[in-house]
Amino acid sequence: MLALVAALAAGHLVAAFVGPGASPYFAVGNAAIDLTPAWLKDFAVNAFGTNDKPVLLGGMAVVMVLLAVVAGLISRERSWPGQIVIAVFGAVGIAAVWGRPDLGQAALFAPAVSLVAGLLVFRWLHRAALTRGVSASRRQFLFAVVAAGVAGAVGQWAGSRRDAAPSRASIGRLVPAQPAPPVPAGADFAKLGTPTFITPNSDFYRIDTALVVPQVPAEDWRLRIHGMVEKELTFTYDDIRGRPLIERIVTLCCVSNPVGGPYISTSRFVGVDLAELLGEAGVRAGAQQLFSTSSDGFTAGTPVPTIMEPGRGAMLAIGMNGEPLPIEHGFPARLVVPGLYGYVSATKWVTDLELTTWDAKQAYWLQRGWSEQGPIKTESRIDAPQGRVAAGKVRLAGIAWAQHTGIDKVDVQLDGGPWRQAVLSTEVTPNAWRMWWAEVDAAPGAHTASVRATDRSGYTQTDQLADVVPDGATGWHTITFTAR
Ligand SMILES: Nc1nc2c(c(=O)[nH]1)N[C@H]1C(S)=C(S)[C@@H](COP(=O)(O)O)O[C@H]1N2
Ligand SMILES: [Mo]
Repeated sequence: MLALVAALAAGHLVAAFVGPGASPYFAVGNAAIDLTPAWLKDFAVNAFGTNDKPVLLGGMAVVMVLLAVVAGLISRERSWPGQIVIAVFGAVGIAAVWGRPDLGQAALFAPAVSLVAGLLVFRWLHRAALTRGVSASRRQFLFAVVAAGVAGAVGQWAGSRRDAAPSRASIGRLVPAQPAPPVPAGADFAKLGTPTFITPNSDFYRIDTALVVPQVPAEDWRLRIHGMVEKELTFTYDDIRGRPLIERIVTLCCVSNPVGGPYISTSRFVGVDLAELLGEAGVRAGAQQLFSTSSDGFTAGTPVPTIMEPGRGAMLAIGMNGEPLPIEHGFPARLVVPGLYGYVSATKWVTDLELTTWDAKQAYWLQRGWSEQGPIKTESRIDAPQGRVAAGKVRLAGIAWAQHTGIDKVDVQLDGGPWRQAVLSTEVTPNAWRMWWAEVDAAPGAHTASVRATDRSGYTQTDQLADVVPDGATGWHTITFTAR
């Protein structure tokens, strides 16, 4: 076990200099995420939500400790069984780093050092224990513990010094030339239990495939637009920042959001119009998808007609609520396309935009069984009441969304009774959610309440429950509460 810990710590230390994603533990975790079969991944997201990553890392630790204990037990006399186990671990680490699209060849140095350190420490401790006895070799054990601890801690410190925070801090506030309209007072019913209309950056939901948040300093960032274009273009951060910036209020939403779920948030995104940018490159006839790639290797395929549609409002965003994008939300730049789920449109840490066909390339989630097209489905959620309320007049409140189309009407139903219309908040833009509230009479006892939204196309939410896979959940959100 100690040899294993020393190996991981040595790799972690080297990774601080060749790319934090090359730290063998995290590289193997990332490879596990990318290789996990779709059914297991969907199960993990369902069961653990956004805690899926700590669960994965914890599970890996348990498996590794068990294997290390077994390796130790079968190496009581000779050291080669343990060395074979370490070699296999090492090979897995090297393969994991090899497969990362965001890491260069130098990154292989981290798992290689890990492998060598693991072998050396194991042989050294093994020999000490055999020749001098377990208690006499205590000093060697202690030394290995301290050395591994120091290597791991220094690696952690050195790695975090290379992060993008200083670059982000030097940017300052982003002032749009064309600001979004101010949010009117009636845009939310936060006092009744709905979210605030604009989500504070720190509360904005987060979905990443990467275990280690990509660190891309603005100075190093480039965005390349190529493929089926008249002329290839490359932009620096200053190129983008120096353009007249626009601001648009958009509600982003995840396809993995179950009915009633939390993966939806709204921000004032600052950036430039994506259709305009692509227009400068000259989109050639026949280009079907905009294949966007992140610095971490994540990819998304967005329908070109949607992006180029007049009035769609697709953006290359560099800011949220006046600040540069938070690092977790894609600093220095990401895509935002109103009306499309994030998995087909909202690439964070975006560095490459290729115009291509659907046949030529398959994006990350498409390869894993999710749908090619990802328009956001009209949905609604009840946020209040929660738990117990006083019997009598009870206020229900929540959110409804139909980005790009707009919400027309929200109805609520108590205990399967008649539908009654809810009061809607002031509409700010069809690209954002709307809040609603309604009053019902609740006698003492247990109740259920359901909600359904109707959008401006005339579509009313179906009661048919559909799972999130492959293109988004449907069904009415129903809650239970007790009045007394
Ligand atoms: N690079 C990268 N971009 C990504 C993702 C990702 O895992 N990696 N997740 C996508 C998904 S599924 C969603 S719903 C949105 C979430 O954006 P947020 O984390 O800023 O809320 O980002 C999209 N962009
Ligand atoms: Mo998502």
